[in-house]
Order: sequence, then structure tokens, then C-alpha cells
Amino acid sequence: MTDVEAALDDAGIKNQQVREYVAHWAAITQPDRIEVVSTADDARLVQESLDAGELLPAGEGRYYSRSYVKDTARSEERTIVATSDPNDKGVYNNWRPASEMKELYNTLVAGQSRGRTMYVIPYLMAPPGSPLEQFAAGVQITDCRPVVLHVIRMARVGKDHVDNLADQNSFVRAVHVTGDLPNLGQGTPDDKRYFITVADERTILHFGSSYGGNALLGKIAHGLRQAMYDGWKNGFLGEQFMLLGVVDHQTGRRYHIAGGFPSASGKTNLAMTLPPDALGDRYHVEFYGDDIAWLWVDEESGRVMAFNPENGVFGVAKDTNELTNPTALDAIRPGTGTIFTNVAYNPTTQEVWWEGRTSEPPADVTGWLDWKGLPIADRTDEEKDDPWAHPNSRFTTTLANVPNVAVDYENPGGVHVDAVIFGGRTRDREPLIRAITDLAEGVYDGLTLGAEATFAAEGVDGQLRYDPMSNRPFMSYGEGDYAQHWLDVIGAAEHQPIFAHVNWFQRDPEDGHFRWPGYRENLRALLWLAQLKNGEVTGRQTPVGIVPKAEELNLDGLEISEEDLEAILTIDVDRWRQEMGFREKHLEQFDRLPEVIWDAHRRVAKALDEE
Ligand code: GTP
Ligand code: SPV
Ligand code: MN
Repeated sequence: MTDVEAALDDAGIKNQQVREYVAHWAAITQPDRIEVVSTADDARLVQESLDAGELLPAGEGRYYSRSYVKDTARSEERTIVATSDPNDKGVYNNWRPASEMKELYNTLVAGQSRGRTMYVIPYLMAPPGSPLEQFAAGVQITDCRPVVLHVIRMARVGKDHVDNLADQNSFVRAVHVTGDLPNLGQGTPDDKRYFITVADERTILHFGSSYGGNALLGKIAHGLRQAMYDGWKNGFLGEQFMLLGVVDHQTGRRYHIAGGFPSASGKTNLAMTLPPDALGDRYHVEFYGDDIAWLWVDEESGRVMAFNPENGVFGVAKDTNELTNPTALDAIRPGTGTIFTNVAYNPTTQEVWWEGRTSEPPADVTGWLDWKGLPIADRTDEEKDDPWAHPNSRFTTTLANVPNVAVDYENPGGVHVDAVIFGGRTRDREPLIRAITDLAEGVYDGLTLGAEATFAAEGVDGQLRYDPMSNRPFMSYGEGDYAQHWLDVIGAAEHQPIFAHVNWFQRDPEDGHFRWPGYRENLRALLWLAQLKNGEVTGRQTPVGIVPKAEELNLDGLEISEEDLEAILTIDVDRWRQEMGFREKHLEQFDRLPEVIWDAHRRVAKALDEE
């Protein structure tokens, strides 16, 4: 057993509550050593991980890691929100009583860090000095060094974040214990993994993974689940939103757009968008955030404000290339400290590759290993078409490496939000963009966001599912209360944002091609939205919102067929009428759904019936 007090003294941790928390968990998990970490430790920890083979070199100043093969995504069915109030139970939050879960967790992790180092990571999920800072501090403890390296990239890390708290107790206790990954019964009835947020005690208890949102606790567990709950009690919103700015050099105007898209549906790509070449002289997109935004209303200005609580990007590798996302490639260039996880790797040349990086995989397969570490050259005929990289393989890099990061991305006051957009992967029905000017209809639209499931969550690929505001996997309290909270928070703003639903993923049912080229071209839809808000265009009113007239979209330099353009600007009324039935069933599940949401639903249904 290690000397906890000595380790905390060495690091100069003065916050007594933090000291007690660390000592408490060290006594339970029994690590051999304790080490308090700050960003300044990165180079040393990287070297230790390289020496230990946990990381492999991927060219200059870049690294490669491989997860345990059954540990490649968030596990939604093992994720639980626990509180002491049964009224916090929702449809999606897997609510359980806090006392039961805490007891279970203690038995799971007892002695599990023996032989390991417990790293203590004080962090902040906010730009320092923000009005929501009191909800942003946390201390993650973890017994996994690569997790530390990821957290250093994704959050602001250092002891000052917890030593200078006005209320010494106002930090999130974020406990991560890896466990013996090959022996946790993943996917069996005896699955030992638990990812618990005890929301009313601001305590996160995760066991049984070292991957992504399961393990980097500031991100999903604190930045989303805990923040949603804190926001509910304290008047703000924590959302799985990207946040971007559009600068119009010609008019000098600047717009900010926050947007919810389910996991692996395009947030990172949108926030990193380079304008299409033909529009590049006039417009510039500024990156604020790609996965999480906290929103509140500034009473003085009456505006909805937002910031990105994160300090890095944990982006999907698949299909990232010079055409789709040159900005991302730049953000992971040599020397950035980027960590790649579960892509394909060539230890001889230290190159990495993933599906869509280039149209064909490297022709010379010598030395190449797939994401599981198996030589491509040894593949049998049956295996030869298997992907080289895992579909949820990712890159981790800090915001400062993102070339289009906004100059004021660390501004503690955040930016004002002009528009809130929702979008999912939908192969039919959803047009390119439809704008909504009424708050209740906007919230209704968010609640009925539907998408094809993706690889970011285990076991659900291929099905369509509803994902309210793109927060389904992160919901920490009841959906009806959540809807009311949205209406209350945004309703308090004197300057209302415009809402819109976007879809980059409509397909031609005949040959399956995407009707809209997507990626950089998506800016065109956002520009139309800004013009609509300014009253420069009118669009065409439909039962489900305002859709652009073809001539209102700036299509300079874009090649798109008449047929595709018409399809993505048309409302398929029959398909929509059918959808309204599905929506009714979806919304009926939610307790205490505000009547104004039902009114919005009925208004849309009636308009469709009359069409
Ligand atoms: P999370 O980090 O899981 O929350 O995902 P995200 O919403 O940030 O998704 P991301 O931007 O990483 O995109 C996920 C996948 O969708 C990637 O493989 C992208 O290449 C692809 N994608 C993103 N935008 C578009 C688009 O406009 N059109 C098409 N066809 N694919 C896109
Ligand atoms: C998501 O799945 O929405 C992510 C990646 O942003 S993870 O951090 O693994 O949750
Ligand atoms: Mn996400």
C-alpha cells in the first residue's frame, strides 16, 4: 500500500476534500503508487507509455494505441444514471438507486488497482473564468496511463483547477478503474462492466473499459451526463453539440451555430469545415467545439450563450481525408502529439491508415497490421475484405492544433448562439434543411430527432432510432422534464435563436448515392439559414418548416443534378404522415412531457393532413 498523504503533499494538493476523496478510493482499489498529474507531465508519460509498449510511434510526435478487441466503443446498456430520487428515472437513462449502485461498484473495484499506479488528474471542463466554472472542476482518478494521456489532450489539466475552488467541495469525483479487460464477460449475462454516474452526488464510477467516453470521464460522463443534471438544477444546458462560427468577410457579420447530431453523424466534420473553394474568399468557418456545448442565457444581453467545455478533439478517423476534412488532417499532422486508436498501423514505416484515408488501402501490404494487430499479408480469402481499421477508430488532438480554431475559443464568456440545428443520418424524408422559428416547435424537432444507428455505440448498427437532441446516450433525467427545461432556459432569452433541421445523408433509393455531396458543401445550407434569419430570403413554408427555394441556395461551383436538388428540397408528405405516427409513440413514452410540445406535434400533424 502506498503513502497517499506523501504523494498528495509532493504534488502540493491543498484541497482537503480532494485529499480525502483520493485516500478513500486508494484504500478500496489499492494501487501500488499514486501520482498527481498535470499537463506538464505529458512528455514524460508519453515516454513511459512508449517504453511500456502501450503506445507505439506513428511518425514524428504522433502515437498509436490499440484497445482490447472487445473495448472499442461506449457501451450504452452498461451505462447507468443513479440518484436517490426515483423521479429522476427516464426512458433512456437506465436509472437505478444510488445506494445500490455505489455498493455494487465498491465490490467490483476492491483491490483492482493492485500492482498499478493510480493517477490523480485534476481537470476543468470549461474555459477558465467562465460563469459555469463552479460546475466544471473535477478530479479523475485512473489506473491506466494511456487514459491519462488522452485526458491531458481532451481537458484542461492541473492542480490549480481544484486548489482554488471557492467551495472546496465543488468538484466532480470521477473514478475510473480499468479492470482485467479480457475477463469481464463483455456481452454475456455476467458482464462486469459498469459505467455509473451518481448524478445527485456528482460522482462518476466507471469500471471495465479504457476506451473513449467510457474512460475519459471529463468528456461524456461529466461534460454531458453530469452537466445535464447540474444544468437542470442550476439553469443551464449541457448538450452533445458542435459549436462553430461563420465569418462573412464581405459584410463583416459573424454567426454562431450550435448543433446536435447523434454520435458519428458529422459534428466534428461540420465544425472543421473549410468553405467550398468557390466561397472561400468570402466566408470562413471558425471552430469552437465538435462534441459538447454548455448553453445558458446571459441576463444582461438577453442572448443564448455557449462554450465548448473540452480542450481537445476525439474524432472519428473513418473517411477523414484531404477532400472531406483537410482541417482534421492538419490538426493531426506530425508534431501535434496526436494519439490514434484502433486504426491500421505499420510498425516498420510508422504509418497509420483507415478506411477512406485514401480510396484504396496501401498497395504494398508489407508490415501493415490491422486494428487488432494482425498482419494484413496473412489474411485468408474470407478475411480479405474486413476493414483494416475499426469503424469507430479515432484520433485525439488538442484544440490548439485545429487550424480553424476561433481566436476567442477560450473566451470564458462564450459566444452568442444565433441558430440551433439538429441533424441525423436519414436516408429519406428529411430535406437538406428546414428552418423552424417557434421555440416549442424547435424543441419538438430536437426531441424527435431520428437517425440511423452508428458504430460509436455497441450493437445497434443499421436500425433507425430516435435520439432526442442527440443526447439519448447521455440523458441523466426524465425526458419530459428535459423538454420543459429547454423551454425554460431558451425561453428566457430576449433574442431567440432560429432552429433548423439539417440532413446531409439523403440517398437515391435506386442506386444509394448521397443526393447531397456533404462535407464542405454543408456550409451552403448554413449560409441560407443565416440569410433567412436576417430576412434576406424567405424560403418556402411547408408543414414541417421553411425550406430553401432552389434559387436561394448559393450553389456557385457545386455540381449537383436537378433531380437530386429537387429531392432534397421537397417534403415527402406521405412519408412524413407515416413518421408522425412513429413520433406520437415515441413521445408517449415520456412522463410530464409539456403540453406545448404536444401542441407543436398536433400543429405539424394537422398541417401535413391539410397538405
Ligand atoms: P462523435 O464524435 O461520435 O460524437 O461523432 P461526430 O458527430 O463528431 O461525427 P464525425 O464528424 O466524426 O463524422 C462521423 C462520420 O460521418 C465520419 O466517418 C465522417 O466522414 C462522416 N461524415 C461527416 N459529415 C458528412 C457529410 O456531410 N456527408 C457524408 N456522407 N458523411 C459525413
Ligand atoms: C460519442 O460517441 O458521441 C463520442 C465518442 O463523442 S465517446 O467519447 O467515446 O463517447
Ligand atoms: Mn459525441
